[in-house]
Amino acid sequence: MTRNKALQKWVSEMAELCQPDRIVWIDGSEEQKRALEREAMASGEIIKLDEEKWPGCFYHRTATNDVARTEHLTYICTSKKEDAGPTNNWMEPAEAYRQAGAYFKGAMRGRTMYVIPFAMGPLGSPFTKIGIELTDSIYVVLNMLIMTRAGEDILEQLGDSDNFTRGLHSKGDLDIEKRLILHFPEDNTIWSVGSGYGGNVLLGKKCLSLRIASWLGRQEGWLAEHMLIMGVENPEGRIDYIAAAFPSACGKTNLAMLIPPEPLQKQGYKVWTVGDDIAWIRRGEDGRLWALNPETGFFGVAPGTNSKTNPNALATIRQNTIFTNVLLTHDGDVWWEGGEGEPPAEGIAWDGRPWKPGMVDEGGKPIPGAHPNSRFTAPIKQCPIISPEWDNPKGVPLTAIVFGGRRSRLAPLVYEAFSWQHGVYVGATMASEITAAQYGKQGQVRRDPMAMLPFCGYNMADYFRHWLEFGKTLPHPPKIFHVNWFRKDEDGSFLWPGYGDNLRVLNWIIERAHGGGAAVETPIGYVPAPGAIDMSGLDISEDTVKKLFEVDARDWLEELEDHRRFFEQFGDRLPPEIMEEYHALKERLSQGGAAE
Ligand code: OXD
Ligand code: MN
Repeated sequence: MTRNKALQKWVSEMAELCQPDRIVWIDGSEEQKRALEREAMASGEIIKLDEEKWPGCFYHRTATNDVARTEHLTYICTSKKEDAGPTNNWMEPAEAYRQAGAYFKGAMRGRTMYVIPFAMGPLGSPFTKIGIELTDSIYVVLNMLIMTRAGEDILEQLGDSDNFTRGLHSKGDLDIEKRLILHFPEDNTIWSVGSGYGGNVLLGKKCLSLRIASWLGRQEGWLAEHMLIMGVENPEGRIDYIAAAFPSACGKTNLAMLIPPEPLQKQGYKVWTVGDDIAWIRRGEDGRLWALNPETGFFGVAPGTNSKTNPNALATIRQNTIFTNVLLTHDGDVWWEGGEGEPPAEGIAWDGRPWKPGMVDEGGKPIPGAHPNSRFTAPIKQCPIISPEWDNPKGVPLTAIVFGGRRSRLAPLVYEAFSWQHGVYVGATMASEITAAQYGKQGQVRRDPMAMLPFCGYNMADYFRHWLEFGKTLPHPPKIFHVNWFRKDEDGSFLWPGYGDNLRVLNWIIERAHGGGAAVETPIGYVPAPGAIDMSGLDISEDTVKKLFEVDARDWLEELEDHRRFFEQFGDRLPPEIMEEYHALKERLSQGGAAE
């Protein structure tokens, strides 16, 4: 399959370690894919869904102890601990290879090792990175065929080069005690063992495109970010592209596939999806920022996806989709909480147990049919509003960068940073409240800089520095904004309708980026002036609008204490500009008259 000596040598070394019965190279052909589907159906690894309702779709159930990314078992293995930084788990590389090596040893006996050559990004693009994933899971192969460009062409492109990410994955025996997700950025290598869950095992995604790529990006002068990319077309036909970072459970996929509210649709606004999870960002020859989505599919959360929250996602997943850990019915249908229509009368829950609507546990809590983190894997091309530019090797030019979080108090609907440096501070202090779908105390605020806390492949202090330095190379850095769709009233109801209406906010952002849009200066940044956001057709009181944009200096000063505590962990490594921004913000807030 290849004459690449470095690749041949590595594959045979890994086969020596894992002892598979056979090795199969993934060529990207339809015939091979069909054969693998048949094999996985025969073994029960995947179940074919009803062909009428779900053409080309399959169901897969993971082990019940293996339903989400296991951050506590995810490591950055650099020679020096400081290079991983205080927010990452660290293991010394030799020790990491030794520990995981023991789990990999003989792990593929009786199994096939699949060799998946894949590219993140279109072939021939300066953005693109090539990886090879070795895996003993057909589910992984089938997902990688959706999420990445995989097959023979990639080997051709790679030629004799040894410049590829080496990814080794084995399900092992799915024992959480023998699970490790290891990144060796100095070796451009990823080892993942003991899991079958997407985020841990689709090595092109979080492992390569964020953790390893963020490391490469720092060395090579670009950014690998946990951001969606979307285009907004105005009535004149101008398309502005926005990259936006949100922590999990903030509706990233929904925003990326937004449907304009009726009055804006009538005016002629349209939205184009470029990506929903990852953006690689480079400075173009024209000095602008260009962003590319390196993936070719969506690995989205199913629960909550319905024709009101995200009709485009629903249309995307109608065919050729793999559903993982949702509810399965006996007649080959699937369902999830917050999905379409009534739940089926009965089915098999994500954990393999019989399920009926209304079932409760000993504590009286409803038992869900689908796991809260159940997923769909669907080809990006099936999205009805996929941007014609989505696979342009140049990427798309960015008009603005947006950071966001889920905050029931404090953060206004939208504000604009004063400068790139201030924008980096805004990103570095991003935070979100923990929701029911995540581990931790509900409502508690977790700091998640640039939504990269679990995905930054090196010391986050150096990552902030890289952002600051990167901005200095841009003749006209794009404006940076912060949004919060989730602010609540005293009685706990949301102040903003969200979903399609978020476009009204994006339009103000775009106007500002083009030098228009009325704004009022506050200590934290610019907020829209009264009337600057088009609220036509929205039933929203003036009082609510006021509350949406309120900046309470007292609350912010309290918040600043938490910023300071968060930054303290980085010690001397924190770039001085960050504390400069902190002090300037504190000063502005204090002058606002709130400080005693
Ligand atoms: C994801 C995540 O799966 O951010 O995209 O966890
Ligand atoms: Mn993500």
